[in-house]
Amino acid sequence: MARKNVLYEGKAKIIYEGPDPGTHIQYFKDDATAFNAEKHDVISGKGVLNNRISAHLMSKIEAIGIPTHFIRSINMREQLIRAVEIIPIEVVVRNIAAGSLCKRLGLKEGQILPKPLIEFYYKNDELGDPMVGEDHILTFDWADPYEMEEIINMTWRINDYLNGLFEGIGLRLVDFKVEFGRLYGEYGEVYIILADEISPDNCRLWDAKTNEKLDKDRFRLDLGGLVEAYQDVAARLGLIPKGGIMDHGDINEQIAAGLEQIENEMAKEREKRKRGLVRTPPSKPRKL
Ligand code: ADP
Ligand code: AIR
Ligand code: ASP
Repeated sequence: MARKNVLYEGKAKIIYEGPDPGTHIQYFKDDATAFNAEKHDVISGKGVLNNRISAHLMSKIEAIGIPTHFIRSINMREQLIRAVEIIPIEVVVRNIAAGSLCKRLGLKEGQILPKPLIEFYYKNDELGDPMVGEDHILTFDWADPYEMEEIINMTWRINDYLNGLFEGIGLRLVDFKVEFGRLYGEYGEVYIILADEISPDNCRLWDAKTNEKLDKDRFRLDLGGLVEAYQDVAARLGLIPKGGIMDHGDINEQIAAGLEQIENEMAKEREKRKRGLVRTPPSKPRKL
């Protein structure tokens, strides 16, 4: 395969030039970082699991009518995405108190918030992604009021949808972070779409019965068992076999290689539907 052009290498992913104009390839690394990369490790299997989980959740979110950057899975670590101009804001939704909210306001971890909370952080590693208000975003023109309205509406819908989805598999969605980007249309019009990833790297997920942490807090808090936790999430979502994809600390290539097929089938179905090739079947079987 031809060598791909690296456009950007981040802490957990690499963005390559895509095969067609307007596309990128998103590669999921095994690197885990926390506290603005102060803490770093390489955890075998994490990239494969996040690629799989994010592809699935993005497809599901697209299916409820929220546009996303996900086009299709390429292989166990890569997905084809729409290239966007990233809006430099991390949008965080919290349903239950945890992490920096507890530190900042002295709340007890696990407290259910009176209502879900939305927060914004300015995406800037040098400054440690400081928390900002909507007025900062508008004043410094990181996004305009129309874009903010869309971002906030989409974020609430994503929260509602993901809460239900995770509840159905015995998980509590404590909080999560999303990023949005601008896609420029043929006539210069701008579309706001969901970008980056949705995975246990940027969601806090607790087991509904035991409150066991099944997300990146296992790494942040030195709890160990990160890959086992991510495999548990992927298995509950029906994305990997119950036995997992690891073999003595390494990825079982044979199992991992076939994982992307399902999402691509879903993507193909959606395309067909858009072109009117798949009709909803009649509610009653027709008499022949
Ligand atoms: P970081 O930049 O925080 O280290 P990552 O390692 O996850 O994060 O790198 C992925 C980068 O790619 C992020 O900066 C993210 O904003 C950016 N990105 C995500 N989706 C897209 C997209 N569709 N188009 C362009 N850039 C994207
Ligand atoms: N997050 C924020 N910046 C990077 C990430 N991954 C996510 C965390 C957590 C939520 O945003 O994974 O799910 C809130 O993080 P915190 O640290 O502000 O409590
Ligand atoms: N990913 C960010 C970092 O590396 C923040 C975090 O997830 O804690 O520092």
